[in-house]
Amino acid sequence: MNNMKKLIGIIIVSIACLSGCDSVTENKATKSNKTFKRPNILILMSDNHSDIHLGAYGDKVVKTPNIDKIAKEGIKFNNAFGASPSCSPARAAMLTGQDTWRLGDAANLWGGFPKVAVYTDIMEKAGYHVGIEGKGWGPGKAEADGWTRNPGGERYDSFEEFYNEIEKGAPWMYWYSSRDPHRPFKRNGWQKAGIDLDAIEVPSYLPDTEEVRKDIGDYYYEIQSFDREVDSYLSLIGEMGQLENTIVIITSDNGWQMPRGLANLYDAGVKVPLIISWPDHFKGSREIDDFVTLNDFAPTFLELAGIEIPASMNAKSLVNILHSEAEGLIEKDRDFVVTARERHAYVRQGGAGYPGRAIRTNDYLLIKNYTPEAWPAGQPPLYGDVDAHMLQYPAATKMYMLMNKDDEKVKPLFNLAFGKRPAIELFDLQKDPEQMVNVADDPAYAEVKASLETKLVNHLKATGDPRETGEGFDWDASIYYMEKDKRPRPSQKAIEALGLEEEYDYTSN
Ligand SMILES: [Ca+2]
Repeated sequence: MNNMKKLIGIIIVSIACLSGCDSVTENKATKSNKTFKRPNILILMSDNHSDIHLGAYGDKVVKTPNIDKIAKEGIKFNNAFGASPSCSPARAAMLTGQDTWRLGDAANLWGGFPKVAVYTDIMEKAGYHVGIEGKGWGPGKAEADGWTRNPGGERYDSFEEFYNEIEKGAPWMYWYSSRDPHRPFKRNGWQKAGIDLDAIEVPSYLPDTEEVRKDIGDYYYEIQSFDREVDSYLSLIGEMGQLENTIVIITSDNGWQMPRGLANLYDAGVKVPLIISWPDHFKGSREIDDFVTLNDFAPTFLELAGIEIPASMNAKSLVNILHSEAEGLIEKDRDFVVTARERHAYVRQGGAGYPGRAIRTNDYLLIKNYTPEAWPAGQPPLYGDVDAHMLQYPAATKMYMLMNKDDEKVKPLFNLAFGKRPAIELFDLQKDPEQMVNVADDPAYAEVKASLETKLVNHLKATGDPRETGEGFDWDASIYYMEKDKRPRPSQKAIEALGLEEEYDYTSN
């Protein structure tokens, strides 16, 4: 029955498009405004930035007044997630409105990008002027699959350059992806920014030392730079008289680049800020508890622009939440998300990744690791899925943990970040919000574990995940498009400090 409905839907869309896909259908965005103009959309995206590291999300040390102001005027999502703890797959899922496991090698970092529908192309065909500045989708090689440009849209050097090309009155969509707070961080940025190191809250999965505090302070410096970028874009579009009809979205692709963060399915790797503001149309000053992913952008944008959503997009529009005037959990079935990881960096023999899937609810996080025999952070001695940039620009926290791994305080944290992990991990988030203690083998949690695992597997099967359907897709055999001789190698400092042998093949293939 559902398939029949979908099929009829596709036929109706096809017929509607024959009579002009540019036409704007009535939708909820029209309800408060008879002279509905299709909204402009401005995405301001940071890179490798966890949600908790913003003033608006409770951080008392990092200063982000510009973002905090938009959070106050707009809608703040308390449970937003990137699809994957890795740049390219998280961004591919956002553009396609699909889970990463449906996207072939786009589930890997430095993979390709299948020729499937992306909201950017659809909106462009419907009359939107679409552009990117900064990373957009990537890193990877979309050309390998026949793309002639970044799947995020035409690339521009500045918003002004983009704006000058817009036909008068045409709606636009601009995606600025900042490089902050991606590593490398500006060394001693904390000092320049006047960060109070003593006031930093070091999470329990990292050693609380001066080196780590300085590293976090340097990360904060990068976030504060992003906050100033947000201000400059908003000032600019304000001066151009474009602010009123522009939906502003502030988010990131994945969590921070620290051990247990980037390339991990813990919150530190996938939980991101999400603020959406359109003051005249969406009731602001609201906090939303619905579990959402960046994948939901694609159907949301299409619905807001009055364009039919292609059947390929299995994410769900946020429009009901945006138009609601309530707070808390708006859509009762949005009480979990599923995230995924395949290969991040090329750091294991034969190109193996560390495949995993995770289900996150309000109370629990359950992770299924498909190859528990492999090294989750990459093979020793480099553990290259954590801070690959350490190789060139020694990253203080990882360096400290590697150099002090036998210290009794560091050892358990080192094992959590770099050691092998069991096939199932389960965390009780009410007791253990930082996901330190795996309770998967505790009999008290047997029922929860079984029920979450079933829910996860059923979800993956229903959405066509080759890891569960048995149809198979060999992510490990997919090409890693970063050229071998350009892959990061350890700096001399790292080689000396860690006692590495220079002839070691750091790229593992
Ligand atoms: Ca990223």
